[in-house]
Amino acid sequence: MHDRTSRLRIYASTCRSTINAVIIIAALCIFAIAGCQQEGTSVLGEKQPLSKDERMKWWRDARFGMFIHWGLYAVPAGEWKGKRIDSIGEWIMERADIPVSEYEPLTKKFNPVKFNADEWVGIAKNAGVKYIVITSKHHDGFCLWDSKVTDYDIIDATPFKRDILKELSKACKKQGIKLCFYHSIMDWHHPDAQRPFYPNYNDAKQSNPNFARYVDNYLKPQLKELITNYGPLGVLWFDGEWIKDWTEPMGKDMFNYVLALQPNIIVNNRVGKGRKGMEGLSKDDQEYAGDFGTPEQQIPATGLPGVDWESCMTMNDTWGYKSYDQNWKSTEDLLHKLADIASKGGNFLLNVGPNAEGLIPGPSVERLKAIGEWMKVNNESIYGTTASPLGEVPWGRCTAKPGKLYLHVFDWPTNSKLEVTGLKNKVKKAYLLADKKRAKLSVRREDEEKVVVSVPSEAPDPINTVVVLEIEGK
Ligand code: H79
Repeated sequence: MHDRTSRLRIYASTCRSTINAVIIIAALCIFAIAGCQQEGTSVLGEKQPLSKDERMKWWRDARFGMFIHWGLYAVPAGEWKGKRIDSIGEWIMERADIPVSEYEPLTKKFNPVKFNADEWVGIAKNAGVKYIVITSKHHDGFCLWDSKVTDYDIIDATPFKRDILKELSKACKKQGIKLCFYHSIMDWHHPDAQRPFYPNYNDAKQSNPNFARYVDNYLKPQLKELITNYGPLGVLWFDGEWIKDWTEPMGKDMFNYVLALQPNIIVNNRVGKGRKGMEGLSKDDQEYAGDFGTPEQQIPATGLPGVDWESCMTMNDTWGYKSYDQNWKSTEDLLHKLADIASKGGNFLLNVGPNAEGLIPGPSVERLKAIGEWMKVNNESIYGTTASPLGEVPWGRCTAKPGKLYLHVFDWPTNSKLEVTGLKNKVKKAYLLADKKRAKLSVRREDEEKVVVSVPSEAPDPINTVVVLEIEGK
């Protein structure tokens, strides 16, 4: 501001008409103030804390995101020295006891010449996701951007030498997708973060005496790079927080640190020590750092009123690419999971693990395409919805918006009568979401709590047909 005003003063003195100058200064000031406020920064440069509701608004509306696990582990693709290694692909360094000296040279083979950021973001956008979370760094420590605090990154250590995150950041901005980063707290490569006795990379009992130095000189500077050079970011998704070295106060400090760098950022609960195992929800969300719970490979059985959460899930059995994992979930299963999660008030973060050439596996692309086709017709029943006010329904799931219920019918009634129980409100209108004309379906009230909607005899969508009820009152 200071610089600009002094420049403007000089400009004004050379100006014939001082009135014109005053008008220009006023306009510039208004722009400057508006610009600052959008960033959540006051005119004086002080950070204005945003409320959690303000920060979470877009995320709660989004309901659907895409996870990308990509790194050096895509090169071995689940095999080491001719042996298939059980368990998830991105853990191969730990699972196959690979010493750093043997894992590191994978960088030389990381040359994903088929990588195309616009294509990846396009696949995500066509699927209907609103945000992408990609591994800036997984537990193995390899970095997908040009980090200034290490050479163990895509620019300094690989023949590819392209900043993947920069390219994705541009593509996401262009296509209107929020870019988010997964960043591992645990680091199997950094000497100040590793477990002191190889090969116990994941030993929860040991600690590294230099861990604080790793946090101050490495982890925090990296997050600052990511936020300032690739942002504004949607979410920072921490993981690997279970190690002994990481404490809840460190989690709170990290939470405050990243919020100070970007006041509207969202942070998952793995920044602190509050999560309950793979169930992922916080033991007490008042006490622990982080904005949302992270059930991993599971969906909470019931809704969780007042709690923000996101189920992350793989399409096969691995996050990072494994050439031989063909245990794909069906499109039907994935679409049912999406509706199930939304009906319980959560977000769905669905993973892809691109290969070492830079391609998202074909079966993942096919499924995302099919999900996108369903979303194009039905996304109104996912975006911006809240949990179902009805209890369990026998035919599928339900999502809600003010004045509307979306009935996601998985099992189409054989008698053309869709029974909706637990509904006392008057139904003003019922129609199929896929029907552009919104032709009225007839609705009969059977008793105080039950209405019956007359529906076509055949399910218009065999996977999930959405019936909309416009209702009166809450
Ligand atoms: O990034 C993905 C996983 O790599 C990471 N979180 C998701 C989002 C993750 N961290 N921990 N886990 C998943 C659970 C780990 C499970 C196992 Fe193992 C890893 C089973 C086998 C290898 C560690 C070692 C736990 C048991 C043995």
